[in-house]
Amino acid sequence: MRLEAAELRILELPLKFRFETSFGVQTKRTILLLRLFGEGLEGLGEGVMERLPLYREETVEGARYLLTEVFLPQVLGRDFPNPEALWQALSPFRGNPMAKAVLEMAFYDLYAKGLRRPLYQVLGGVRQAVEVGVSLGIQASVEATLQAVERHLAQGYRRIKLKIKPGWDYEVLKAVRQAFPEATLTADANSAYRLADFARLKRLDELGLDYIEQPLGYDDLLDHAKLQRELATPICLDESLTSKEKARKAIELGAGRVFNIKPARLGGHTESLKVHALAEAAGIPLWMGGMLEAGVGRAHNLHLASLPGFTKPGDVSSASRYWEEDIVEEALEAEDGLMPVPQGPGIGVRLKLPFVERITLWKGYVSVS
Ligand code: OSB
Ligand code: MG
Repeated sequence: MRLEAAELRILELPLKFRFETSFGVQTKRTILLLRLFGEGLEGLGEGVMERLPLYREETVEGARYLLTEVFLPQVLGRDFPNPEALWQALSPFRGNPMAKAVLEMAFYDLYAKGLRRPLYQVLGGVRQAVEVGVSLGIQASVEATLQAVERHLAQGYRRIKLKIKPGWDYEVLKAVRQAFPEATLTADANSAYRLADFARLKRLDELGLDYIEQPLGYDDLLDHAKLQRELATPICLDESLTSKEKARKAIELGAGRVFNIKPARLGGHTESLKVHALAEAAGIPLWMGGMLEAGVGRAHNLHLASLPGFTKPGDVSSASRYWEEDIVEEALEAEDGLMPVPQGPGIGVRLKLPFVERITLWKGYVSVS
């Protein structure tokens, strides 16, 4: 596939709900959107980094710089036989997986469209629908949390994940566990604890959580391994898992018994497939994470979640939960806790260009120099 030109945009899309985590509050998304052109086709990629480095280090402005000044000039005008070759072209540049993923995932979409096949078939996916749960932010009260859990269980979501932080953990989880003894329940700390908080974390063992997500440092493996040896509840890594190398070390250390895959956090689908293979060999169950994606990122995640290693419900819930209006024509909606994988060529969704135009804050073109 010969890459000819690219259009990069920054969009702003208001969320329908206030999403509070241990690291802050989100009320809107600032979204990098890449349209990558080659051989008469268009591939789409969506950034998940935010304006501020509160989840990991990457930012929208940092990624805009790298894409326009470094990564796109590196690949435009060149012919790549497959996504692995494109990934190799980016490999001299260290880190910055989320910025690389915008390009790598747009290329995968383009590549699959070139083959006239849905992306999930090209990736090795085996399912046409993906089991999903919801990620519920920190609510104003325990009562409000119970209502939110009840509403989402009634909609058929197959797992409830509650955001926690020190002081908003045991009591709220215990109340939800008592009200919904059969629910598949998990907690996500987004790195809000230290090993010194051991006693507080150990109390969660009595609540029958399916796992606790990223309790310790955002780049840590060693302390997670120490904590996992003392906890009955499986630890699931999210933030710390940014590459195949990190995954290999996490497995060797025993830093977690479950992995959350977000292709954007891993640099794209190529690296995600490698982590998928490592996890499968090590017997580690996977699930598809979410970063409040709009339609392009959500579609990419659904395709990858169709692979066999994704055995736990993902964070890919209905687009209408998040947005009054999405950036794609197709409605990505769950029914009875199942999200259908779009079936068109590539990611199988088309941009709603007039709407995208209306919410565009900045737009730039890069072409072969
Ligand atoms: O830790 O999984 C996370 C959203 C933004 C940043 C980090 C995380 C999340 C979510 C939301 O949990 C999942 C979603 O609904 O997209
Ligand atoms: Mg998480």
